[in-house]
This record gives sequence, structure tokens and C-alpha cells, in this order.
Amino acid sequence: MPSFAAKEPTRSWWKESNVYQIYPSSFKDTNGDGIGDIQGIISELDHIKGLGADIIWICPCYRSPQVDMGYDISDYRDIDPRYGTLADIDELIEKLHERGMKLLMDLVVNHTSDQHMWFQSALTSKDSPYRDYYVWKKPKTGPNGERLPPNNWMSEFSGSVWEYDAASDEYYLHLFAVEQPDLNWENPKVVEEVHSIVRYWLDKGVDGFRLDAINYISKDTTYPDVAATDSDQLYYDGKQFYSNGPRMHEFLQGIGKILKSYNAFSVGEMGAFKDPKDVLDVVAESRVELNMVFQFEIVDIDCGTSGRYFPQNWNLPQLKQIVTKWQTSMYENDGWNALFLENHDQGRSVSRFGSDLPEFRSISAKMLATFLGLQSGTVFVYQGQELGMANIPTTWDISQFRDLWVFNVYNELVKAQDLTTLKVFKTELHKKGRDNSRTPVQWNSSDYAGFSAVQPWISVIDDYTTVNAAAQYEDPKSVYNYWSSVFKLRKSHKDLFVYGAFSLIDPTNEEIFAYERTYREQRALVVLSFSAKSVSWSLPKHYDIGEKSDVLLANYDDCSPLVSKIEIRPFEAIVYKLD
Ligand code: ISL
Ligand code: CA
Repeated sequence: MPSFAAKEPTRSWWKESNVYQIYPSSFKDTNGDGIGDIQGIISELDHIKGLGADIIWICPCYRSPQVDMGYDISDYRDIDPRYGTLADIDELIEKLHERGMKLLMDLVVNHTSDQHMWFQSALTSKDSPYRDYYVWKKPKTGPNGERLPPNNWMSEFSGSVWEYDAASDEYYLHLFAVEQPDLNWENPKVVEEVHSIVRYWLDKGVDGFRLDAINYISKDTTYPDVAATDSDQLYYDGKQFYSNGPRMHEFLQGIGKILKSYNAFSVGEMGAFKDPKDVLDVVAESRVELNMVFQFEIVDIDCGTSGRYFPQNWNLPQLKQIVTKWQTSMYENDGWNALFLENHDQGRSVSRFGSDLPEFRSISAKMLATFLGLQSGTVFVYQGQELGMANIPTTWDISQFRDLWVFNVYNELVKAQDLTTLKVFKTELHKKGRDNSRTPVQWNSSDYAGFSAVQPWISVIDDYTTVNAAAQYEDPKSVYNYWSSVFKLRKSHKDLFVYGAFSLIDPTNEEIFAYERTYREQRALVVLSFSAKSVSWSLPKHYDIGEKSDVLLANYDDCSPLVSKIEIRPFEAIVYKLD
């Protein structure tokens, strides 16, 4: 029998909301500079509202030199001129609130830009009041007297996490790009600054935050080396020493208290978390830290052990195991899931988990919408996902990519003349490179997909002539309209789909992913095919075949009733109501 949770989750507005993520550079350009802007967001609020999303999360639009697309902030209290002004944000907040919608800003406080006034001042002298806002360490000396970085940690974007400053003969820490120095949270002044930034935006009327790389804010302050395993390798992944560090909960509770006093929404990015217990320590209601966390187990499923630019085979039972682990552990322990298959750091889900072949693209995008959208948690849809936008075509040349991470790795491999790895890199880049999701949103079939009047900062994908929002509004069977049905179902069956329990059916089946949602006497069965072939599926025995079952949603026009053996078509999705 499916498991009925003894206690029901407490109810909250943020559990009942659907979130739409916006990458501002690629959403919509209104002033003809080829870069999306805040007025562009304002002009498309009906697109988002029409979809059924209640909240938008905007990736960083603060003042920034844009080395890492705004994740390098030089002024936390201002908007970058490429996106608009503070007045535009005020207008956006007002127009959202008029529609009963909310705004999340991206809080990037693990690091700043090297152009931030704090860091610029820190560079001038060891006596600067801002020197201790960052992490500085003396060089190490190698066996031949050479100067070495303080430890062997590897930066997320390749190379060492340490950058040498000749003027002071010290290194500073940067877990990400050289231009993104890490803030020193051990300094109480930094904590105060962050609190004041949080209050500044909440006082402006912002409704909450997505917290960037927030599991990295507390480091092992002894900065130990990672045990070396390969004499050729200089740097190693040091997450064991900087993810979920000793003071992380204390720091999160400091922010959590403020967020709670504003009844604000919070989702923390904690990519390295794999143990539900670690996530529960952040999201369980009693902790007053964050509402929910993005963990990366699903989006890492096809990433190799050496990182995303390496391949990894996976199968459906593995995916089921991951989904079930998070679904049940959060539900049963007062936690909550942040559900996503895409964001600005990931490949497009239809290309990775469905099929972007013309014959399967729309049907598999709808299957994935059903898969994700009816799980327990808060659903996040990333711009373009609601249209079934696909990855960058393999015909693109490397010069058309824009992500600094791509060029760091590419240049390194070219320099090392490592042609074998370079070939692997190119293949995987087309599956998982961050630029795949950063191409302009395809609004209509006019030039540049209606995104801009001029050539955008990153090329539009050619299929915009057929895959675009305008065409999808007209088509009742479009991916956009299907997503909207999924969101409607969450709202019309809130008890079941928001607050119901999850249980997996048929764990070992390699093609069919089936799960039940149950709430008291209400039950629904979600049947999904991840296969491009037809499959006949024998229902697990406990189903009382013949019982009356309505179909709540399906991605084909007609569908089979719930009989003991169902013929399931490629990427079919059917939601049966069982009670
Ligand atoms: O990508 C990861 C693992 O492969 C993560 O662990 C990574 O730390 C995480 O994705 C961090 O990303 C965030 O911070 C970065 C920025 O470039 C990304 O766009 C942002 O989402 C630095 O601010
Ligand atoms: Ca613009």
C-alpha cells in the first residue's frame, strides 16, 4: 500500500506558489542594445502570469562588470545600467504586486566583484578597513624555494582558488573567477553588511531571495590541503573544507531571522548537498534558516566524477531513487523541496532528459512538465522551459559561446594540447554547458526571435521561427499551454498536489516513471514514459483495476483508461485520479 504520512506539512504561501526564473540578459530587450532589461521583464508580465507563475526570481541585475554575468557584484544597492535603474525595479515591484505576484532577488554574498569598492580599498593597503572583508593568506614555499598558493584547492572555474597580490605579497581567496574574491564571513562587519543589504531590498518591497552558492560562506579557517591523489594534478576539489562549513548554520540563522520577520521567501543554492539530513538542518521549520534548498542530484546525474564536462551514463531507476529520496525525506521531516530541471547554469531539460528531435520535442517537454510539476515541493520554471526551448545546436562554433567557464577550460585544454579531453569537452559542452540556457527567449518569428531589434549579445537559436511564444499562445496543445494546465492542476487540487505525500511505483522499470500522490482519501497516479518507443506497462498489483478513474491531465489527445496493461506511447504522460 502507498504510505500515508502520519502528519501533514504545515501550510505556507511559499509552498503554494510557482516560481519563474528570469535571466535578465536573455529575457527581453526594449532599448535596442541587444541585452535584455528590466523594462523587458515588465513588458512580459502577462506571459508569466498567464503561465500560472506567482513569483519571479531575477538573476543578478545589480551593478557589475559582468565577468560572470552579474554574479560579480560591484554595488549591491544599485542596478546595472545595462538593465535599467532603481526606478525600473520599483516599477517592476509595483506592477508585480498589482497582479498579486512577487519578486525574488538573487543574493550573491559568498563573494563580490573585484571592482567592488570594498575590494578596491582592500587592495590599496593591508591597513584598509576593508582588507579583512576578504580572505588573505601568505604564500607557501615549494621544495625549490618557489612561491606557491596557500593550499591546493581548485576554483569552480578551473585553476587555483588563490590569486597573488604582489603589492602585499599575499594571496586572496576566490572559489569562483579571479574577479570574484570571497567575502570573509569570519569578520562580523561582513555579516552586518550582508544583513543591511538584505534589509535594504526587503524594505524596497522585494519578497525574498535566492541565495547564491550559500553553502560556501563558512570555510575551514585552517585552509587545509586536499590529499593529493595524482602527481600531475595541481589543484583539487576542496568542497569538503568549504561546503557546509562550521559556521554556516549560524550565518544562515542570522539571515533567516530577518527573512522571517518580513515573512519573506528564501531558496538557497546548495549544489554540493547530497544527504537529506544536511538539507533538513537548513530547511526544517524549527531551524529558521531557509525555506528550501536547490540540491543538484538530478542535474548532476549525467555529469562525470571529474565534473560536468565529462560524460556519465544514467538510467531511469537511478533517477527514481534520487527523486524518491528527496520527496520522502523532506515530506516526512518538516522540510520542503525546491523542484527544478533547468536554470541558468544547466543545459535545457528537453535535450537532456527528453528528446529534442522534432517528432518528440513538444511531447517530451510536456512529459517533463508533468514529471516535475506534480511532485511535492515548490516548482521553479526557467525562462524558455515553458516553450520547450532546446540546447544550442552542435553546429555552433566555440566562438559563439559566452560563458567564461567554457573559455577557461577550453584554453587550458588547448594549451596542454590534450586533444582527447578536448573532444570529450566539446561533446559534453553541448549537453551541459551553461550557455545552452542563456540564449535569447524566443518570443515570435520575427528577426532575432522578437527578443531584440539588433543582434543580441549571444545568438538566437535558429528554430525560433517555429518554436516561439506567439505561436504557442495560439496553439491549445503547445508546451506553454500544457505547463499552464500543470500549474492549474496544482492550484485546483492543492491538498493533493501541494500537500500530498509522494510514493514511487515500480522502482525498477527502465522506461516508465510512475508515482502516486495521496492526501487523506484523495489519490492520483502519475504515469510517465521516458522512452522514445512505445512500451506496454503492467500495472503493479495493488491497483484495484476497474475502479473508476478520471484522467486529470495527459499529453496525448486521447489516452488509455487504467487497465491492467497499458500501452504507453513515446514520452506519454497520464495523470489518473484514483479516488
Ligand atoms: O556548478 C556547480 C557544480 O558543478 C555548483 O556547485 C556551483 O557552485 C554553483 O552552480 C554556483 O553557481 C552560482 O554561483 C556562481 C555563478 O557563476 C552561477 O551562475 C551561480 O548560479 C558564482 O556566483
Ligand atoms: Ca536592453
